[in-house]
Amino acid sequence: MSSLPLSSPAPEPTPTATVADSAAVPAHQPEAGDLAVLAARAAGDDLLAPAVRLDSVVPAPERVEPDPTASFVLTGGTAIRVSAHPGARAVADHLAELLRPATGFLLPVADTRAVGPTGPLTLTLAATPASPAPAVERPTTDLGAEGYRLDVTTAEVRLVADTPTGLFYGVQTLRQLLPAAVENPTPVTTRWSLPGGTILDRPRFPYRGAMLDVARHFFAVEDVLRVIDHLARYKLNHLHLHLTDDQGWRIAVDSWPKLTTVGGASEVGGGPGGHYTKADYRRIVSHAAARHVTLVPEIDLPGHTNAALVAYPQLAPDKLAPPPYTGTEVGFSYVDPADEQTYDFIADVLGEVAALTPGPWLHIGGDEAFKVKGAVYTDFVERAQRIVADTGKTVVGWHQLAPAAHLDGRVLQWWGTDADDPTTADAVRRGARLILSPGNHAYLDMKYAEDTPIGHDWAGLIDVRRAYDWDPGTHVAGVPTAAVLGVEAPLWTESVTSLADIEFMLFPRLPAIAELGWSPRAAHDWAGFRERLAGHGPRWSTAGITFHRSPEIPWPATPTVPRQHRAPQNDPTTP
Ligand code: TNX
Repeated sequence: MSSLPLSSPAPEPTPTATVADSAAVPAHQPEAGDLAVLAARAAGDDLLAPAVRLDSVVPAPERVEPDPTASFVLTGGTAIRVSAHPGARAVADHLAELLRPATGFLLPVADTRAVGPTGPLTLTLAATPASPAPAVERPTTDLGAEGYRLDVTTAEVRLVADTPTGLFYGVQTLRQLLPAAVENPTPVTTRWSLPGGTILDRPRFPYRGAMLDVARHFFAVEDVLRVIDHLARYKLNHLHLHLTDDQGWRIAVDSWPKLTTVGGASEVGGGPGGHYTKADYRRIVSHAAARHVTLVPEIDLPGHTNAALVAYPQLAPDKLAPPPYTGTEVGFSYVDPADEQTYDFIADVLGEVAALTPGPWLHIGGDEAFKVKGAVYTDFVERAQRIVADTGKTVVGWHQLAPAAHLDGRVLQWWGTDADDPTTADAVRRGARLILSPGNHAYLDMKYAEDTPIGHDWAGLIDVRRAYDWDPGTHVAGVPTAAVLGVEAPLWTESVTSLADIEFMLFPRLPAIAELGWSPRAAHDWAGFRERLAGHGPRWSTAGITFHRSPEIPWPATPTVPRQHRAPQNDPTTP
């Protein structure tokens, strides 16, 4: 991580509450604020340094300039001011909702036009022409669609961005800079200090994602919403949902209703399966939107379609319904590429899914269609790509799509394990962009080690270092960084059956992949990453998030929150 001087000078601090004087300032919820101050005083000087360092954020920001002489302390008197813009306001409300449970503070949110003192915690949309007042300058660097600048002084916290998304990512950083106790669901008395200094931050790649396979095992809407929250913490902005496979069809399609009533009633191992109604899917979409996450729905074609064939045998090459499939083999099923009904089916399904999905992407799979070969396969893909274009969406598919003709905007998701892949490099030369999901680095369904309880090992064992130590920008031979849209960590769920299993496979590897997608390459540093990541263990424990206590990470031995001030909470969890 670089420590560059930041040329835009900080404006004069406005007078506001600090640890020294906050007990004297009328607080919105004086008892909590007073307690924090008293606790800090009682704990002595060694607790007065902020618990978290400014340079400990994951993913590592583009620039960090710590000011060890400054720190800001959140108190019961802290108020949040935000530019008068609905998107920015939603981010400020989100910040308040994140901080209220553990702090017990009221944290009122008001827009910058409101009368009264400004700040001390201000979220400013720099690009809002109508945004008046606050003495915050436009950042000297272009923050882009997702960047932000955070200034923490003893007097105030100022977050500036050009977009609500940038403010949202600044809020995620702010959250990580507070003590781990901020993750507690009920009030904790501690000193809520933030380390002083400036962070200037924006992502390396525009596409940063994870995939959840809800077809092999079905997961409830609530589980998906929680996964979205996990993505947002680490500034990941896409959730790819693998909605259909041999073992189950998970998304309601009104024009082909048996896809879910019949095709959705199975899963790996013989469980009941399940599916999302359109209302369920809309809930997922809106939760994702509130966390600046774009949904990427996948309808896997022409293979991985046994569940569809059980429901509609007319789509099968032999027109016979196969039995429901609950095993874990791949590559045996396919929709009939020689039958026009197949293309009507695809147009209906993709049309309905596109209509439900606000984001620009529609993923058509394309992997492991072992029985649809050569020109039959490429002709099929080219028709499917055009059907996607007709819905107004941009086509994404696994890199098996590569030999098919280029279609404007198309994106290939590379999941190979041999980075010398001339067919994919050729598709990129013809205009395709690439999402990097190398099976031997980014596949979250691979085991961490021989003895971890769930997962596969066909692409090798993936410990945290292996997940971290590669470069999406240069990974595939002949593919220039400029053609790389970003990175995605897929979680296939043949062996993953619960939310705890999902979290165990995500943490701590998801933050590693997130850092590859967000942080500048110059910040890449395994030794530094494992130190920064270590501080997240107590956060996950406090939030009740299951994770793998990988021996590669120097997890802190003692809780960062003083015991006597801690509310009861979960033990660190490992299945
Ligand atoms: C390969 S990766 C698959 C999936 C499996 C996965 C298991 C890809 C595009 N296809 O069908 O679930 O391996 O690791």
